[in-house]
Amino acid sequence: MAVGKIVRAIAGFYYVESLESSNTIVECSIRGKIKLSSDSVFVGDKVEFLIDDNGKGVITKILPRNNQLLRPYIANVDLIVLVFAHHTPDPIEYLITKFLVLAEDSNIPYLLVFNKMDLVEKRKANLLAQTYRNYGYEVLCTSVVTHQGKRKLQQYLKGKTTVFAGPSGVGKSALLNMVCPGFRLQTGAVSEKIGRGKHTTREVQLLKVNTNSYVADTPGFSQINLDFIEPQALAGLFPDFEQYLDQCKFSSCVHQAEPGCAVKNAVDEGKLSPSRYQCYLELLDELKLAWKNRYR
Ligand SMILES: Nc1nc2c(ncn2[C@@H]2O[C@H](COP(=O)(O)OP(=O)(O)OP(=O)(O)O)[C@@H](O)[C@H]2O)c(=O)[nH]1
Ligand SMILES: [Mg+2]
Ligand SMILES: [Zn+2]
Repeated sequence: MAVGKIVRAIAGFYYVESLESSNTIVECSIRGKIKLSSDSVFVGDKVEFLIDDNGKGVITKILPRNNQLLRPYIANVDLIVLVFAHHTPDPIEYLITKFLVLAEDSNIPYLLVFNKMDLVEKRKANLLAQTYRNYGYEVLCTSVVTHQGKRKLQQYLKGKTTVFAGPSGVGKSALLNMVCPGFRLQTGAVSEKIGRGKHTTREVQLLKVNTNSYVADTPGFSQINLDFIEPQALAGLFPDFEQYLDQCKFSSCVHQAEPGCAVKNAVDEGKLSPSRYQCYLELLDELKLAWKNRYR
């Protein structure tokens, strides 16, 4: 009996890296009983497996998960790296906010990376980074061209299973190639991606950076569905709002138009960013509509 981690899943086969003798990857099938009893088997799952009489790997048990991401399907994630670009594509606050809310809701630690720093003036780049630091996020600026941030990013990945997520064309694959040149992941110009159409793959796989460190590259996406989040819970997913939430006059306050709202007051007093608050209101409307339609 051995213990390993599923690093890849294709057509009913699971590729399990043995945790005892690393660098050994065993192609495994799975016992029907487990297949039926567990919802699904995810890349990232820790499993018990054995080599059967025919020399084939068989997964016999899925060990308990610490957590799971549903987009992409991946288990036991230690860090989410949210990648955006300083330029091409431009950073859009509303989209960034949605990714940040999604990550905050997952309860998994996350890092915000602004890549392609070489494409903008340093002053402008620092301003963008500082804006998000002021909101309470951890931010790293990188460039695949100048290798800025390479060491720091490598530090973040040490000993963890990290998922890279973000819109298409921001440089997720390029960043992974920078921190681990052996990967040679395919990258492509933003315009080519659109031209090629089907550039994304549904397959998720864990790539090994070194012992105990894995990364998952994911296909870029920008349609983020946050409809599962209750409108009432949204403000709690904005770290900068947190200190005001218990000071509103009404405990049911969603910080929209209620009198005595501490969040709104903080915006008026210049303590919270107006554009940030606008993003909140826009997202709140989206969620309210989704919940109204659901329970009509
Ligand atoms: N100037 C500059 N270009 C970069 C940088 N990082 C990536 N690029 C370019 O941006 C384009 C997109 O990079 P990818 O790594 O393919 O982007 P991706 O996020 O993996 O995109 P998807 O796989 O579609 O989700 C490529 O042409 C890269 O060469 C950077 O730091 N600076
Ligand atoms: Mg990519
Ligand atoms: Zn309020």
